[in-house]
Amino acid sequence: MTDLWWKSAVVYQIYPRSFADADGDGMGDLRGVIDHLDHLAGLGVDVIWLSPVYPSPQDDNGYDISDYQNIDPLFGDLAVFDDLLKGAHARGLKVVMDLVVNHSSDEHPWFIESRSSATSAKRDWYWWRPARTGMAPGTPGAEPTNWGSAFGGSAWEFDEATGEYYLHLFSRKQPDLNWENPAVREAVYSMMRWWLDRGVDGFRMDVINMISKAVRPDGSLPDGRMPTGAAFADGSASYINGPRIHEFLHEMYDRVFAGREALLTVGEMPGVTVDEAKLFTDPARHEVDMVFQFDHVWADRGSDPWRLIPLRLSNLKAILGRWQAGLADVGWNSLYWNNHDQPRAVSRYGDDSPAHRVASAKMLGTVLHLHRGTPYVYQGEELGMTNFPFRSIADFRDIEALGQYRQAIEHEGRSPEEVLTVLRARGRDNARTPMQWDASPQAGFTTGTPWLAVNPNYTEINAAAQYDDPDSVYHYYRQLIALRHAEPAVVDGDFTMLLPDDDRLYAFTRRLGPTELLVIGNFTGSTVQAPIPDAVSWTGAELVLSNLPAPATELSLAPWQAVIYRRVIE
Ligand code: TEU
Repeated sequence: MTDLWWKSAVVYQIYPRSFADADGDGMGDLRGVIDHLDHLAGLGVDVIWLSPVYPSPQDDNGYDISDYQNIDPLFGDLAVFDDLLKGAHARGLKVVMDLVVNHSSDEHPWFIESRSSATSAKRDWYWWRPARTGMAPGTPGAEPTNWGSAFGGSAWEFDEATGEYYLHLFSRKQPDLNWENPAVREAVYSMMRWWLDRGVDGFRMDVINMISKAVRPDGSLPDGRMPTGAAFADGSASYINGPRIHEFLHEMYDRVFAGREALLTVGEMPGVTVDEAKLFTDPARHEVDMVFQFDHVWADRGSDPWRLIPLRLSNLKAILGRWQAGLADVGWNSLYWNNHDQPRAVSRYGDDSPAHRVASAKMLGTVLHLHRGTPYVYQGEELGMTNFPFRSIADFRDIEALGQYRQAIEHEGRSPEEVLTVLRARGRDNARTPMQWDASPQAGFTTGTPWLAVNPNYTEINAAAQYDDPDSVYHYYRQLIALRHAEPAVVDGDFTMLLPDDDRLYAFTRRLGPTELLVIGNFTGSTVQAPIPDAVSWTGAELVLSNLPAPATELSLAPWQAVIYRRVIE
């Protein structure tokens, strides 16, 4: 029988380097996680997803792994990891690992061997290709394709020793593994089984829809389309949802997951479409339980990467509504506003000013958690943590921000100020500032010097203050999570979007048998009377939860108010 326990679960993402530092070196660690397990148990979440803690040169904060079966000394060791598993399981929390197997680190022994000579036994474990025909290897434009990497520059790195290039869709310290090679796949599957045997409960799979590349029969890869003004082309048509992706994920299921109970598998899939996601998450196909799609976090982004597009609520609703409808009968959604790659939702889609921060953080949580799917909470989201006031590029540590800044200014003629404006709003370091535990120096994150500056608003926004305040974002998230566990309509109810063209209110109903929920979120700083079609029929319905005092007149929502009503239809 297929076990769909994760439909009623809530997942909490921990970015270990920024969560809690137990040994005072300025970097979060696994002991720090153990010390704060009660924060998570108190919140009521069911699953912890740990961002990578494996040995790594930390070029991309651990998403560049040099040993898949160990723990980086920065974070602890396997014994501490086992303690964490034990502590989590004792509290009924499952632990999901980050699986980063589109690429490894260039310091992984597999790559070291692969690059050692053109005839190495592991040469074919990565994507080695000669220079473009007729061009001198290593000269500008001689790269095998015109693709850019996600972090700026070409996606190909020239290797002097063997005169060939290797592919890296991300940093040059993250060479892409060649999934065409069955030996690579076997090595990955055996590593995954090793973690499951150790007691972990599943995997979040990094850019897993990029593992199949559209390689031509002669072994070459096609050029991508060149956007105007760009230094490099977009090669994604050749690696997003590539020709063998379903075959690979199904094979992984067979080799790793089949016969094991109560796991969670979620594939991170930039650029995935609803139709593809339906295939990936159809339980009968045995691929993954759910995927992370990106459409709703790209809603404030246009074709020019260095321009901010203000959010249109009707557009956000169209996107999420499409995902709700598309996976209504087959498949399952994951639901998120935040993760370690996204700016803080309260600053992005809410209002982080003192007047509205708390209300808008709760409103965003309400709207998200009441969708059909499995919600993810990213550390600090449950406190309403905000974006960081970056002054200059010197304040950033993220390889993506630094790489894209350099490329935009040096090769694309952008001004530092226009690039900084966008990085301040969207940069990944917004999510990566240390967790704000209390009002003591460095927010109680570390007794040392934190690797990335603490947000100066920690004296006001911190966990300790919120535990004692029944009106805090933390306690509100507890209620949202408890509601999912208690009310089957939140888990299984069908979803109907209301007011699709309204740019102020996000409104929908959920219906399961006789139970119907009405959810409305006010995305503005003004009071709005909700023009719900049959508003009068909701008179007398039970107000299950609201972030502000109950509306005085029926369905008149205060600034950033959210309401959840319930009625039972006889
Ligand atoms: O991110 C995948 C990804 O597509 C990112 O490029 C993301 O969209 C972008 O950074 C948003 O600004 C995953 C990980 O979550 C990310 O942290 C890693 O850097 C990346 O893969 C490479 O492993």
